[in-house]
Amino acid sequence: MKQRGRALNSQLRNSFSYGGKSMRSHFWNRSAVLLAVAAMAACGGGGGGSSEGAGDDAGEAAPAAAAVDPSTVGTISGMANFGGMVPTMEAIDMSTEADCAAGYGADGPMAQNVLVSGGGLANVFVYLSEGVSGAPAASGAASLDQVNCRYTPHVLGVQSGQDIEISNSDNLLHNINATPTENRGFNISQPRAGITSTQRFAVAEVMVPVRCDVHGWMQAYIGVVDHPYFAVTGADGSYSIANVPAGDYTMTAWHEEFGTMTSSVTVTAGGTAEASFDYSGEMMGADVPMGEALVLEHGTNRIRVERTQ
Ligand SMILES: [Cu+2]
Repeated sequence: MKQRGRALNSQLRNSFSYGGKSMRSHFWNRSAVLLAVAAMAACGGGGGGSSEGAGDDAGEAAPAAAAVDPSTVGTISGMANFGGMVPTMEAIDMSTEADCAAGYGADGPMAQNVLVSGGGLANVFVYLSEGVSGAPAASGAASLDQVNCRYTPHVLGVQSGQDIEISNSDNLLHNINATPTENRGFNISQPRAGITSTQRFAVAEVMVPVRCDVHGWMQAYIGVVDHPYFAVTGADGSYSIANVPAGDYTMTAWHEEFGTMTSSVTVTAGGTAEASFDYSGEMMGADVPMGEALVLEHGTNRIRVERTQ
């Protein structure tokens, strides 16, 4: 899939021009932008539990989430803004699966690498990457469905240890092949509609690629963090994260074509802090980290999760 992803990237690069020159660019590096509001400290949360490894279908009950004291938390919201020309997405040939192809309009299915609407960029995974100390355990399960031979959602955020319910809405064979570097991977088959499998990732990892070996165009990404302070930008590029303990943080935004960038953000109790990220087509061809080693704060302990390959 990596190879296929590269090929697609290069097709996109080749088909994209801006001001008469190729937009392939290497200037992108991790940069910081934006913004802060006033401060007032107080940290909440506790626990931070994570159950064991990539699970089996049995699945254990998720631990109950700790109660949130509303007087100590605020909200982070913002936008993934996209400026300039939007790269043209490639058409996907789904002729081998007529039932899936029929689920799309006259234009047929298109690649989802760069989805821009109204100046907003969808499918950016945003999460607090520094400054979190303690967090409630995950509550409830996350969902990953297969609909018309496509993963829904395309980018998913979960908490370490959280159940991920993977289901098949297509009445045909898919397999779900997750290839993390820090976690235990899995490769399961779902031969018909109505099947659900529950999986988990034990430790934080941004991102875990997921693909279907039957349908080469099927690609999803799962961002795993060990706290609940993450979101994926919607179709309009916006996101919002509620119940964040007041404090100073670094937020990281990850996109499958544009790599990562970071922003400082200060959350105040009862307030709404903004952290937005600016993208453009010039950033195509960025180095996109996958399965990155993460440095995570757990109270006074600093834990480094090493890459294993
Ligand atoms: Cu498939």
